[in-house]
Amino acid sequence: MSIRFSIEEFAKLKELLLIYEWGYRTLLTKLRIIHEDFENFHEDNPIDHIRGRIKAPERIAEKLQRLGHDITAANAKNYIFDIAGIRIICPFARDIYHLVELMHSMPDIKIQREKNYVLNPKESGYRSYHLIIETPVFYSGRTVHVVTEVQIRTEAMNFWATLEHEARYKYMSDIPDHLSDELVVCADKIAELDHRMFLIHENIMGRCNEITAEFLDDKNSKSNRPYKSLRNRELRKSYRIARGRNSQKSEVRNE
Ligand code: 0O2
Repeated sequence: MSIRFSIEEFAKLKELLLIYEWGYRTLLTKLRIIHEDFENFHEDNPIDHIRGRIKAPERIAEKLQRLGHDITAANAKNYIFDIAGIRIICPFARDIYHLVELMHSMPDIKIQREKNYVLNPKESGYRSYHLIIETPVFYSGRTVHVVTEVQIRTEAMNFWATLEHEARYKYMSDIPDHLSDELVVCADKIAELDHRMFLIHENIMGRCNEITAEFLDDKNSKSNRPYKSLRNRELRKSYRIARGRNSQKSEVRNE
């Protein structure tokens, strides 16, 4: 039987969800402006596409139960940070860090907390950058700060997360070992693929030559193990690249 809010709590939740809707639409608009800015006025666009959603009441109730809280609107507000959610899909992992930096420089929002599951993947293999963002919304003569979870990931990371989410749902979070092991292997391969595609892109753009050859000729490519340190080293490098596009050429070439 599905878990539900009582009639009284559901009425309170409906009001709450409307306010979340205003906050997340405000943030979505700001992010879409950034997307269109890059589309029109810059060489590379760190955003492929953006999606958003308000979590369905049944999913909120399920999550509250999973977290061990009573099914109330107040608990939803206090304990669930992804009631409003925005997902940004980037062409490359490097773009994730570029966007994070951009979001840190946006004057009218506040980043409450962030988690880098790209550099520190979850045990499941999950990779994504999470930001909990407060967006001010003015209504009825007052300002409230609406919380939205922004997940930033590549298309490949999204492909993986969607499939794993499906498995999680089907097996009620108890994914059989053989599947969860395979998912971890795939997550590692996806991270490597993301990186290699990035290098090819940089090569096409004339921004790096040697490094692409180095990795495409990598004799260890049949083993997963060496990728761990390689990936982290490269992601750290990508992060430094994101810190200053102007220094990008020299950083890539000099390392
Ligand atoms: P749905 O259906 O995706 O909306 P926290 O635990 O709060 O400190 P975290 O990890 O940011 O930190 O929060 P949480 O609540 O564990 O996860 C928030 C959302 O991130 C999840 O929402 C997923 O969308 C995504 N996510 C986190 N971990 C995983 C994972 O291992 N696999 C996949 N596929 N997605 C993950 P929900 O609640 O699952 O709902």
